[in-house]
Amino acid sequence: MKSKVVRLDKVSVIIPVYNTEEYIEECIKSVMEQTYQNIEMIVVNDGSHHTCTKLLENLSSNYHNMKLFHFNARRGVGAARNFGVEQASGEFVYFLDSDDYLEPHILEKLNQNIKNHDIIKGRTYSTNFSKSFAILFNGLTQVKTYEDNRFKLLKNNSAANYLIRKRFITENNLRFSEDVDIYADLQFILPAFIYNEQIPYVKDAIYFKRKRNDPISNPALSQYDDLKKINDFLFMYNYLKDNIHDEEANLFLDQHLLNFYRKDVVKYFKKNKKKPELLRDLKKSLQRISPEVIKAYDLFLKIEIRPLIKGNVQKYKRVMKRHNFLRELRKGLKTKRKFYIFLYRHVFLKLPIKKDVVFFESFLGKNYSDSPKYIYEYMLENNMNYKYVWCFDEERKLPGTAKTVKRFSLRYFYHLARAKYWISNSRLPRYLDKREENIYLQTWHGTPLKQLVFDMDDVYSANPNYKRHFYEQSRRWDYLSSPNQYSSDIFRRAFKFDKKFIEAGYPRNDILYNKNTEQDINTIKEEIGVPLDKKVVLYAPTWRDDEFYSRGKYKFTLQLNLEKMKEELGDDYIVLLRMHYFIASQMDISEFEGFAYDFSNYDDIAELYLVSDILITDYSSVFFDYANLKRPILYYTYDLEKYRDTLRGFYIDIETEVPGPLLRSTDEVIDAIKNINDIRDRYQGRYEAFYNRFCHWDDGKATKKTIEQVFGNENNP
Ligand code: C2G
Repeated sequence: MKSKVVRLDKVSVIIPVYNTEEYIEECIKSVMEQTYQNIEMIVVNDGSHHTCTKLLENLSSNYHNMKLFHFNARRGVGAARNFGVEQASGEFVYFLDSDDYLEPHILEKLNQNIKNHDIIKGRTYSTNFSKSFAILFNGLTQVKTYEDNRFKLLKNNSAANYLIRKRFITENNLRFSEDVDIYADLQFILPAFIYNEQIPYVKDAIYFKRKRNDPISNPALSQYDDLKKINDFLFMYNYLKDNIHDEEANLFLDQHLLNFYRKDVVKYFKKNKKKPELLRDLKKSLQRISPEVIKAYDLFLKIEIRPLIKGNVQKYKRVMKRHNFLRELRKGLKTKRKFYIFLYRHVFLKLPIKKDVVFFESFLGKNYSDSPKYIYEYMLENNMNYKYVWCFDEERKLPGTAKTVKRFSLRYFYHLARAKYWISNSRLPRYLDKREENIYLQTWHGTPLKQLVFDMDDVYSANPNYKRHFYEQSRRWDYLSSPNQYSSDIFRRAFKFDKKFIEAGYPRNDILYNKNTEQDINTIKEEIGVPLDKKVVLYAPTWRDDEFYSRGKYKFTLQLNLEKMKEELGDDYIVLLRMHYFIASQMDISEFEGFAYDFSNYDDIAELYLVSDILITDYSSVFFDYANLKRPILYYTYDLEKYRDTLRGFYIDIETEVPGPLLRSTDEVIDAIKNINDIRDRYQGRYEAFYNRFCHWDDGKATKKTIEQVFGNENNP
C-alpha cells in the first residue's frame, strides 16, 4: 500500500538574543521539542556579552537546525529581526523572544490553521515560571477569526507569536523599526494587519511570555525606564501617522496613544518632573489625534489634555496636578488602608518632621525583639532624649516610655510620617515614601546562608515581583547593620546596597555575651516557665519558599517525631519548638505536655538561645547567632537536596563548613543528642574556624557602636 507523503512547509523561527543566558536554553529547547517537524532556527546574537555568546555557541554545536549569527555590537531588536528575516529560508517566519518559550504543539497548530491566510496568531500567556511549571495544551483546536475588530490583537505591541508567510513579508517590504528599542514591532505588524482583513487567532496555541523577575539587573524591553518607553512610543506613533493612510489603522493608532497616555504618561508625571521637551513631543502627538476619537473618551481625560492640545502648557500642568490629586483620592477612597496611605502622602508628610522621634519595628510588627529591641532599650537606659514609637500587629504594652501603634492603623501612618528615625529589621511597605531628612537604619535579621534577592536565579516564592519590590524598598535604607565581613560582601551585591554599612556586629547578639551566666539563664527560665532540672533542646527551623497558603502565609510540617524523642530523651531533656515568623499554622502539641513547648509566638529568640543547651536547626540563619554561645548545633536537613538545589542556593558549603552534623531522621537526631559530647569534640576544629569567621565582630557592644554611628555621641537630637 502506498502511503501519502504530506510535505510540511519549513518554518523559520527567528530569535534575537541580548544577554539572556538565564533563559535562552529553555527557549531553544522548546523549539526543538515542537511536534512540528520542519523548522530552522535563526538565532541572532545582538552583541551579547561573553557568557551569553559562549552559551549560544555551545547550543548551536548541539543543534543542527540552529543557525547562529553574531552582531559585533548591539544594534537593537528591530535590526536583529530584520536580519533574521533576510536569512530565513522557510516558507513561514515566526518570531520568538529569547526569554520566552513555546508549548510543544504551537507551531503544528498554527500551521494546520493558516490555510490561505498570510498571517495567523497564537495565544500569549504571561508566566512567572520556567517551563517545568507549564501545562501542556493539547485539546481541541479553537480558531477565532478577527475582522473589523482585528486591531485589538495589537494591544501588546508585539510581533512575536504570529506565523507569517515569508513571501508576504518580502512582497510588502515589512520591516521592524531600527530607530527605537521598545515599540519597534509596530512598524512591522501594523501594516501586516492593514493588508489582511482577516486575522485568525488560535486560542490553544500557546506562547509563554516570561515576566522576568529581575527588572533591575537585566530588564526586558517592556521593563525599561519609563521615560524611554514614552519617547519610543511617541516616536513610533508619529512615524506611523506619517506613513500610514488606512482609516482603521489610524483610528487604532489614535486610541492606542490615548490609552497609553492614560496609563503610562499619567503614571510617569505622578512621580517625575514635566520636562519641556517631553511636553513638547506629547503636545505634538496629541494634536494629531482625530477630534472624533477624543470625543468618545471621558470628560476627565478631555478636560486634562485639551489645554495641551491648544498649546497652553502652563494650564495643562495645573490641571494635571489637580487631576493627579483627584486620581490619588479616588484610589484612596477604595479601602481604609488606601485612604490612610493617601493621608500619609498628602497630609502627614507635609507636617514638619519630628527630629526627636524614633520609630521601631521588628519582624513586621510580630515581635518585640531582635536588634530594634536592643537599640530601644539601650537608648532608654542611657536616658537619650528621644521619644519612641513601636509598631505591632496587635495592641500591646512595652517597658519604657514608647507609644505603641497598631500596624497599618491611622496612628501608624501618622507616626511613621513624622518620625525622623526609622529602625526596622525587615522591609517597610513600598508605598511609604521617605523624606530626605528621614534616617532609616535597616538592622536586617541574619547572616545569610540562603541566597538573597539579586543572587537568586528564579524566585519560587509567593510574590513574583519580589526583586523589583525589594529594590525599591531598600533604596530608602541609609544604614545597614552587618554582623561580619562575609555578610557585608553579600549584602553589597545581593541587595545592591551602597550606602553606609554599620560593621559592628548585631545588637541582638549583645545579650549572648552580657547575660550568659547561670544566674541570668535561670532567671529567664523561671520567667518563661521552663524547668530548671532538665537540659533544653531548641528546634528552630526556617520556612520553605514553596510551601504556602497564600502570599506571605507559609506553612510548615513538623518532621520531628516528638513521640519517639520523648520516649528516648524525655528523662533528661525538654524540647522548645520555635517556628519561623512567616509560618501561619499553629501546632497542636498538647499530648507532649511537659516535654515539648511551643515558643513560636515568644518575642525574642535570643532568650531561647540562652536557655538552651543544644540547637537544632536547618537552613535558618539562627545558627550563626547561636554560635556566639559556642554550644552544640545539630542540623536536621531532611530535605537538603530540594532546598539547596531547587529552592535556594547556599553561600557556604553546608556539608563541610557548618559547625555540626547534618542529620536526616529523628533517629539520627536522637542519637546525636545522646552522644552530644562526642559531637562537640568531633566538631571542635570546625566550630572554631566558623566562630572566627562569622562571630568575630560580636563582642557585647554592638548596640552602643550602632547607636553612636546613627545618632552620634550626643544624647540629644
Ligand atoms: N527566627 C526565629 N525563629 C525561627 C527562625 C528564625 O526567631 N524558627 C528569626 C531569627 O532571628 C533569624 C531570623 O528570624 O535569624 C531570620 O530567619 P531565617 O530562618 O534565617 O530566614 P529569613 O527570614 O528568610 O532570613 O540574611 C538572613 C536571611 O534573610 C534569612
